[in-house]
Amino acid sequence: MSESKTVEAILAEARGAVASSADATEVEALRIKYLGKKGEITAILKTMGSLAPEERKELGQVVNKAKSEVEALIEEKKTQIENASKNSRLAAERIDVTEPGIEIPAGTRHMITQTIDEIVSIFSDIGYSVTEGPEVETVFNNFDALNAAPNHPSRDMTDTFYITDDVLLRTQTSPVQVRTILTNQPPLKVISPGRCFRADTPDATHSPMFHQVEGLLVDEGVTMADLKGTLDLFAKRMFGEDVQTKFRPHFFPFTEPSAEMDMSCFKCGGAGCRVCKGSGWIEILGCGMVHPNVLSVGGIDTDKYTGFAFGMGVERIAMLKHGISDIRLFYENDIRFIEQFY
Ligand code: 2NL
Repeated sequence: MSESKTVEAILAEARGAVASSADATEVEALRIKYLGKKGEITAILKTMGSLAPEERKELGQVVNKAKSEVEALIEEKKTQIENASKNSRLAAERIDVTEPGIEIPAGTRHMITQTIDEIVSIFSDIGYSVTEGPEVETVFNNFDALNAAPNHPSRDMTDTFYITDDVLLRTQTSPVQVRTILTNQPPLKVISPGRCFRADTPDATHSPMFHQVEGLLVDEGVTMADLKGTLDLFAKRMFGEDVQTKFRPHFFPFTEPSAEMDMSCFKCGGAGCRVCKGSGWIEILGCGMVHPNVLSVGGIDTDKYTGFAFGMGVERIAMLKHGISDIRLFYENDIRFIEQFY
């Protein structure tokens, strides 16, 4: 029978077309081609009204069977294509939870900040308060109040950054202690870390901007022995319990007597090496008993009270502690340097 052969031909063609279709659009086009309103199988069903009853029954079975098969094939294909795309997404989004993580670069405190924090924490432990002050200071707070003679060389234009005749960039953090003396009565026990400025030409050990930590203690009956004990404790905490300290006489306008403190070389233990330049000793700070003229500035009774003060260069301490040979490394922000002090 010619009609049923056509159905078989359509069915054969549809099987092949559905099998070789590759995406949802193609499958939908095939559905329309065979099963849509004007589809090939639909067209045959429409012609059946004009057939004799037996013929209609026979052909009806064949066409309906073909229709069901094509519908089933198309559904199956659609599901297949959907699953394939789901699987490829799953594959693309697959996460191997056993892989090592990606290291995220983390910032750190600057080497100078780390060193300041370490110094400050040692003094905090023994009861010092931290005080800070402005980097732009008066000549009075920076020099006059500190008993610096009117012709003292540190006042020179070539050593100090002046903003006006009376205003400058502080050359040390002492003006912060001066502010404490001017506004407080003893007992005073403060430490002042901060940035300082001197008109120095940069080299391995000089920078026009650098950092200092200064300390000041004023109370009744304070002696040089208290100063020595305090600074010896500091040196041991900072550089190791084996370190020995000694005072060498020195001069500062703001202290009398004044001293520089050396510590035994933490590298060679005093035998002499490259770090201590063969001497066995390393200079780490300056100190002394606060000059009565300085205490008087704040109206402190110098018959009743005495005090000591000290100052240290933060860069120098950090360079010694970590074997850094050039102060400029602190300010260059070279990641190869910074990374070593995480
Ligand atoms: C050094 C020496 C020093 C002070 C700083 C000071 C402060 C006041 C009164 C008396 Cl308000 N003295 N400060 C004292 C002795 C030494 O620093 O070589 N620094 C790097």
